[in-house]
Amino acid sequence: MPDINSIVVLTGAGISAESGLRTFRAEDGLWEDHPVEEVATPEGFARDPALVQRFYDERRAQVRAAQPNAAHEALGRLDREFTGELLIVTQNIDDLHERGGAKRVLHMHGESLSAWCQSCNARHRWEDTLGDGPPCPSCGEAAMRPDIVWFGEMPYEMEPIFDALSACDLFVSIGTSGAVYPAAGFVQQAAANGARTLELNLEESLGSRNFDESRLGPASTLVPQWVDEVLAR
Ligand code: BJW
Repeated sequence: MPDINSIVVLTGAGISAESGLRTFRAEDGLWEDHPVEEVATPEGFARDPALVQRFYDERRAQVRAAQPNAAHEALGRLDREFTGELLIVTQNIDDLHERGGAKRVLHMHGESLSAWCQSCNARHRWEDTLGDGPPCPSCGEAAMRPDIVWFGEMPYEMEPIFDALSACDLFVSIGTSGAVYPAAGFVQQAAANGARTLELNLEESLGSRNFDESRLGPASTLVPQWVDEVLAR
């Protein structure tokens, strides 16, 4: 088997499901109660800011109450013990990778515990509610919104992510449905540059056919097994 020197891991809502955080597109998912165009678009926020702030205030509280599970902890161990290049790109806005011990993490869709001032562009760590828009600690304007990438907005950190995808020899996707771009296209990008591609997901995803290998099951089982395999090489 060829050596592994550089790994990119992409994670989605499925890795945090066993920590009690709801995914988006399941039958009991977040979009069932909150239509996506209402809470995850800039137009929805402009239409009804109080509704959107309430949605993210509740999610922020849920994130703070959740604990990392065995899958987050296994990636934390990978980060500590894998001596090659590693980048964990998460679509998740929770901080469970960091609390599971991972350091090499990029949040491409923003972070629940961060607020962004639309007036002065400052970002602040934010653990409490945003409610009806408190003043920005930097400029004093009441223009703070959740620091979240909504549909139609540019995800964060695309340059380092594309650089890592073009240099990795293994791309692993964990707990994501493959419904949202640009993340859904990362597998093809990595494969085009010669990487092996592996999917770990509860069930077949929209992108399964693009992977060299798909393993089906809960992340809390599959991820520790895969990390053991990598570290045993
Ligand atoms: C388990 C498990 C267990 C369950 N163990 N697994 C037409 C074609 C192509 C693209 C577009 C198009 N029209 C518009 C676009 C672009 C658009 C897009 O993709 N739209 C699609 C709907 C088609 N994308 C954008 O607008 C993005 N920006 C953009 O493209 O900018 C332009 C650009 C140009 C060039 C380069 C780069 C950019 C922005 C997307 C923003 C997404 N934001 C959200 C909400 C914010 C975060 C939040 O509120 O939390 O991000 S949407 C939502 O979906 C959230 C997620 O991060 C994202 C992905 O969802 P995820 O994680 O995959 O969750 P689910 O629920 O879908 O799946 C969970 C999976 O886990 C399932 O498969 C389960 O089986 C599995 N699972 N339990 C393992 N225990």
